[in-house]
Amino acid sequence: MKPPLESSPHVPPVGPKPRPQFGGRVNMLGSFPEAGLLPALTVPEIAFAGRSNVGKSSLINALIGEKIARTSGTPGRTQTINLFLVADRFSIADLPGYGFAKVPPHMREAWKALVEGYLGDRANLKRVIVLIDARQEPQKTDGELIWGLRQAGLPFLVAATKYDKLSRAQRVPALATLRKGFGVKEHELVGVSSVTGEGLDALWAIIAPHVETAKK
Ligand SMILES: Nc1nc2c(ncn2[C@@H]2O[C@H](COP(=O)(O)OP(=O)(O)OP(=O)(O)O)[C@@H](O)[C@H]2O)c(=O)[nH]1
Ligand SMILES: [Mg+2]
Repeated sequence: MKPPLESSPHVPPVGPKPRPQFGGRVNMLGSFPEAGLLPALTVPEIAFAGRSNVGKSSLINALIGEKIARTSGTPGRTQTINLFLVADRFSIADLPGYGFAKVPPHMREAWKALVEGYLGDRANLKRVIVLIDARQEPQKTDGELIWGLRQAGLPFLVAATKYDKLSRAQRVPALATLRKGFGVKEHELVGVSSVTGEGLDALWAIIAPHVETAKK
């Protein structure tokens, strides 16, 4: 007689697939001050964009499971596009942050040229993760980025960052405010924390289909 299913050691666990960790399998391809200098890659690419200090580099590190992107408490630290190749399978672009206070006009223009140049000319760009601080009211610059992505037909996902800083009671209303402010649907927004890891599985579930079908 066959043993009951639940006692079989060969029954695979049910539930979502665990999020892979890529520590030790990430190469930094470089730090690029102009979009035209980026290497052409054949693997799918995921970009992380958002205001300065919103947590782009921290989220990349938390998602990948290794400190590959430099983080900082000083807004505007990343002013170039930092490109990473993960497990020879997909690439990640850490875009420079925008919107920090007292930025001279020439720097704002340089940011615009760099990011617009990047978004307009990246053949394998599969999705742009737009990071927004979960604690803030919707801001015009973020709205403009989302609008631009929609216009360009680039798939995006809004990640509401620093979710750990909100109480349970604050979370649902905060996400609703962002959804309403940016006109995004429920499946286009996810709350994330690089500190507690909340939301990272949900974020990975959206990225995974782009990268898992990619040839090794
Ligand atoms: N509590 C909390 N702090 C976070 C989280 N993510 C980032 N931080 C903090 O926010 C600050 C900025 O994080 P970064 O990841 O450097 O932000 P960035 O968007 O890459 O910033 P720029 O490169 O300047 O555009 C750092 O002090 C981080 O420790 C988070 O999920 N929770
Ligand atoms: Mg950064």
